[in-house]
Amino acid sequence: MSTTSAFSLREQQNPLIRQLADCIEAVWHKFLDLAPYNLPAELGYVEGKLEGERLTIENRCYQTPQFRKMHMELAKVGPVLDILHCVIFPRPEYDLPMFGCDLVGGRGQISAAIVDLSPVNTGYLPTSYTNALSALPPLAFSQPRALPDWGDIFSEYCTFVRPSSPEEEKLFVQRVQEFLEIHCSLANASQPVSPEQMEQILAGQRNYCTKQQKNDKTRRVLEKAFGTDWAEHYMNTVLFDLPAEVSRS
Ligand code: 18B
Repeated sequence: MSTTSAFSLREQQNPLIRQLADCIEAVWHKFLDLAPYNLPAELGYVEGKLEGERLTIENRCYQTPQFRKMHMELAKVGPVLDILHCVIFPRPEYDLPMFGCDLVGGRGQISAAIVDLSPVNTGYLPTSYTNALSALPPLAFSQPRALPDWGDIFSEYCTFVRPSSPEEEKLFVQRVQEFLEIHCSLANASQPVSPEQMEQILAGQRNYCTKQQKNDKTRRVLEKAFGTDWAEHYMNTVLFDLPAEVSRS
């Protein structure tokens, strides 16, 4: 494994992944006042070997007053697998959903494209979110995908598809942009909740992370390249870290 601060993987990624990474960052910069969020130095840029291919991971992280951690990760396994992973963890003082997005592709074709704003407060999205999301035009993709068992964390607005044409790829990127614009606007306007609500929100965020950690497909890629212990550590501390206990005053 090696460590550097370069962020050069983007140029080598599947074009849709590159486009989506640019789009996500553009929305973040347009709507939010971003401060750096430092990952442990050894986890910012990581290289391993998977079945003879080099696995490269690059992370980028920010924070804002409402968002504890905004994480975008690009990963590449030689020429066979390209991944964009993005999660925004709100600070539990705010009643805000989890933004999550994953794009997985190999050899030119994206096989999985998922985006959601997932509820954490007793299973319901805030009304401001349901109002905004239900006003978006419904999209029909020709190859929708079924969620795995742990996918009960996602909202009814979750889009999970295999995009099957350039038009569908464009629609997916647009949908991610719309979700992010709604999310950033509503987050900027949100006010802290009561301590009781914060406990519920924390429990919801923990449930979200626990379920995401059950994704065997993610775990398997990391285990094969870096070993079981490293994969467990990475999933717990970088991909889906649980928010620290908040001390009550
Ligand atoms: N994920 N994904 O992020 N995953 O991280 N991902 C796959 O075509 C990685 C998230 C999600 O059908 C696949 O089936 C790796 C977030 C769902 O059982 C691979 C990393 C969300 C599935 C990877 C990564 C999310 C899925 C198989 C770290 C949602 C389908 C591709 C960089 C918000 C699971 C395929 C199933 C699939 C790998 C969802 C290889 C290594 C944030 C639902």
